[in-house]
Amino acid sequence: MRILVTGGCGFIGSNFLNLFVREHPDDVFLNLDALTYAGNPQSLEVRDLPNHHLVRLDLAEADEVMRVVKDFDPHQVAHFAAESHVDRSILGPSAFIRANVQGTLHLLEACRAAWDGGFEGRVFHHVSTDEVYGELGEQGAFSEESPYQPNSPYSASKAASDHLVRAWGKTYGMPVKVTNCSNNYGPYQFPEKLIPLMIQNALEDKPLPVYGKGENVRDWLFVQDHARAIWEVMNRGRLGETYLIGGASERRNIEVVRAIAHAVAEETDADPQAKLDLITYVTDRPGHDFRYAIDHSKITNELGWRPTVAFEEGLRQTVRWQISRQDWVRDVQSGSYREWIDANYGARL
Ligand code: NAD
Ligand code: TDX
Repeated sequence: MRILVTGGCGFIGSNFLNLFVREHPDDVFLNLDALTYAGNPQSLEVRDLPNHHLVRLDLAEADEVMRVVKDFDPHQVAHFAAESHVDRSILGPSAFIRANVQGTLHLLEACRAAWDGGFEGRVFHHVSTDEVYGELGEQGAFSEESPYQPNSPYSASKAASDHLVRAWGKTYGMPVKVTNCSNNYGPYQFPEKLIPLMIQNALEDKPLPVYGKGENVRDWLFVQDHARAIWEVMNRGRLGETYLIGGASERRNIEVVRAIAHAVAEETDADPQAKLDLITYVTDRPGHDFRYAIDHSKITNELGWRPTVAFEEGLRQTVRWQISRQDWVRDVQSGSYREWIDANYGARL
């Protein structure tokens, strides 16, 4: 099979490829990635395997997307590429509309042209977020029937892309599937997101900036569990359907940060109280969604998927990974990996 993966040099896309390029040596994976600040080919352990090919390409460039997709003629598309950080979307929303909305439009149009009505055996899988459903109070969980109520420029752009995918399914009969997932964590996550940022700051004895009172709740899922859920839906899920994916691991942010402080102290033989003392409460994020939670019974009942990595276990694994891969973190932090990318893949952006 020919499998097109967009955003395969980002956090979740690279974890997806690191699993499935190795597990499916007879499938060919074409990884289209703009290599923005968030895209790092060094996250790809499978980069040099013969069934993986990376092409630097911005999905906002319609003509190039059309050319490359038609040429590859994929059986399956796993669409990860997006601008993904809520705080950046508040500071500069335009990039999110460009990548997430225009990018998705161009990819849909390129697949529609490449497949030319021959949709048998084809799948367009759109990877999305639970943030499109807005926020929850103390009770309840999102389900596939929850109304769309995005609150940030990021979630609004993801909601728009979800609607495009749905419409291309209904109007043109495209073989689409959508998954909306809760917060991921694990290896190769860019250290601007809560968990890798806090691990790094705790290691470096820098302040741990908790927004507001730290009472906001997120439902955490280990990234490889997410990757396997996507694979299951892409291969066995029903066409035209949406599946929600979650970790059944709700935690308040302050609980997560305290757990990181303890884990980092244990792993580095440091004083836990000294790490906890780094916690600093800072100004809240504007429009900060209070709580997300997922009812994942549809994917569990239909496809048998469920999260396999408990949060404390996954967090410990992630802390250990980050300690062992300070080379990766420091390259990302200093930006030196950008020079390596431009030398190897051309300075296109
Ligand atoms: P990321 O920011 O780590 O990676 C995004 C990747 O997309 C990067 O490699 C980047 O270079 C690429 N990209 C960005 N704009 C592009 C463009 N215009 N053309 C081509 N490539 C482009 O993101 P992530 O955390 O890996 O998220 C991947 C997908 O999963 C996103 O669609 C996101 O909305 C969704 N998602 C993420 C989470 C999470 O917790 N991280 C949870 C649910 C859903
Ligand atoms: O420094 C911080 N301090 C803090 O308290 C940061 C970076 C975050 N936070 C809080 C904000 C959130 O309540 O931690 C929580 C998690 O923040 P992020 O890691 O920025 O994730 P979130 O905003 O929840 O969005 C993430 O999950 C859903 C991903 O970035 C999205 O791409 C995904 O769709």
